[in-house]
Amino acid sequence: MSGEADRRVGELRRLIEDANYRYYVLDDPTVPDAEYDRWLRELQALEAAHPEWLTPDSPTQRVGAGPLKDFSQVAHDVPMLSLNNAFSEGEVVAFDRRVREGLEREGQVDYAVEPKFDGLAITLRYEHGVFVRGATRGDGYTGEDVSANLRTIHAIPMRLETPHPPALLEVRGEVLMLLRDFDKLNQDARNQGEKLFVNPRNAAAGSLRQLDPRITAKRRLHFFAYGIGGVVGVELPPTHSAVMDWLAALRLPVAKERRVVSGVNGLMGYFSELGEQRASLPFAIDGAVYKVNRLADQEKLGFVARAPRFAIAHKYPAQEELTVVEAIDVQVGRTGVLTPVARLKPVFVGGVTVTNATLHNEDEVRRKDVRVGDTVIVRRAGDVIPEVVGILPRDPQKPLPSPFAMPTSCPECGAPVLRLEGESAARCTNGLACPAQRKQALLHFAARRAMDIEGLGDKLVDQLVDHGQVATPADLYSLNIEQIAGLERMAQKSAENLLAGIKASRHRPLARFIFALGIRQVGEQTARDLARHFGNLGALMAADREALLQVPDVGPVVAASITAFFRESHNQAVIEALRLAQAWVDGEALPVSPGRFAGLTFVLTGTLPNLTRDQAKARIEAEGGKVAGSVSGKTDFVVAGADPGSKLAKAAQLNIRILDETAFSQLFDQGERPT
Ligand code: 9MJ
Repeated sequence: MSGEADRRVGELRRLIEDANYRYYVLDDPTVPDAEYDRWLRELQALEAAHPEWLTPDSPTQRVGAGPLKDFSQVAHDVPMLSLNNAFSEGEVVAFDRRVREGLEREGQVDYAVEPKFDGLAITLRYEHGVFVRGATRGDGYTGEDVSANLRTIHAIPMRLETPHPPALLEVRGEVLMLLRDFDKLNQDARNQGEKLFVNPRNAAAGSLRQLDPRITAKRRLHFFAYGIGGVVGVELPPTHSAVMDWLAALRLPVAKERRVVSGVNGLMGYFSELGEQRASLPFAIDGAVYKVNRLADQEKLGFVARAPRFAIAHKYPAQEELTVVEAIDVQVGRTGVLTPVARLKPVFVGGVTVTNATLHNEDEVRRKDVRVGDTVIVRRAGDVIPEVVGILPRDPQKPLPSPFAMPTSCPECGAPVLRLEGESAARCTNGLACPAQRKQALLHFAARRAMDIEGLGDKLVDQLVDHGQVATPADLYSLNIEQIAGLERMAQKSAENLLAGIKASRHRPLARFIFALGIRQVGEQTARDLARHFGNLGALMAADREALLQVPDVGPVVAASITAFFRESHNQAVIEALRLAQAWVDGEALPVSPGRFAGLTFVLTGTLPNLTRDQAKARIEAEGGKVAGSVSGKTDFVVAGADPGSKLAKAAQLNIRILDETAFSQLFDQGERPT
């Protein structure tokens, strides 16, 4: 009987660790959560009944043991070295030259290349294939024993997958938090009103250094191996890349993005390729690591000071830097929303000099507790707008700056500011009588996707409004050359160009005109839906709530915003003035017919050979079709170009028709509704 229970314990442990491996390392789960939970509960029950069978490598031990008083020190048998950095191609060339000189090699050297994970270096000790201890890097010679916390990381195997484990294996790697887990952690913290982590690295560090492993277990950390610190009892293969393959076969997680390349050209090619992938990787990296591939060559090159001569970290420009908040200003947007903006001491980050960063709203400033004079972490990743991620601890010797407070009157016009219950935004209540809102409304009206008035930028709008020449969009159409030419920095030629731009903006399609009006909640797509449904502005203005709710995707909030807009006498007057100025002529706009693609949803992915995304979208929408951001059961067609994302795989999975650009264009030539 007991023999059977014993066997079952072994079987359950194997099933659970297999499922862990598939889920956490291969990212390819095959077992339903409910089944996994049943196995775990069954194993827990058996271990409770037979405590003598409990081993530290049992998957039940991953939930987190009781808290420790402190971490004990671990001396590293083989020191955990750091890498030298290269910040330019020149430094990579110099590294490769030193390597070739050191090896007395004429030809190109082969390098194993891999991402540089932005996490925490750790070492894992396996004795006869069983995980026995793990430690942080510390100063490279002595670290802290964080074994209990490392056991909670499901990607770390508690037992190596091999019938012939080495007597001893020290695995070196990096603990990190995947971006999706980091986002979720901060989302939860935000919901609970708790302090946010500034980045995944800090979140991983904070989680790994928890004395209570039960907290670590909840934080969902991940691990990637990047090398070994020592091995006893097996002969290693001759190259770093083969060692990594071996670690992968032992079921240690290793980066998919690793490769072997030759010479400087190979290194630089990998650097730019990885740089392109960087934004879509599921974890943060701060560079690429290049290692001489042959272990015998590594040994020959040896070390200088505390870093290997055979490896280097090639860093990308930092996406986070420190700077000082010089002021917090409040900007007023088109709809009167007040946005606090941090004015920063200029700082070079993510490849550009940043002087401003949005603080979003009052609650966000409170949560981050950003104050004038604070040293802050500024982040700019890819094309994302710069943001203040958090503050550094303040000097307790210095007087505490006063906290930010949202002004109670509009900084532009002095009207009262109102923040409605349940809304995060505070708004100026003065509507278009507020010059800031007026300026933003004019800029929106003139924007490329709205009336597309060429030559009307923010400097010009500032002057036209400040000099009282323009108050509403209708006033633009009665401007004359003398008025414009009299403005600062306005030559006769530019004045003529602007007038030509204004003239050319007459008679835009109804959808653009509706969008240009700047009705809250009415974006480009809704404006198109409204234009198509009502056919002319008179009908839209006359529509009541019920009539508006008939329009696809118009719900009660949008409907209320539209009726409120047209009820406003000021808005009626502006529209009438625009009509008189012939800025736009009602009734000539769009056919009311639903279009051949009505009811069809398209998803675009990848780069098409000839059409831009906007062009493809415009063609679909001109026929009454819709473009959605993600593939679902409601998608009718996926239009795929080069380097498509996961959308293509999803489409194939759901049996959705996939079109290349040629097939897509043919839909338009058919003249019938596609099926
Ligand atoms: C990181 N951080 O990703 C090394 N590293 O190798 C990789 N760090 C390293 N390798 C020797 N990929 C010392 C450190």
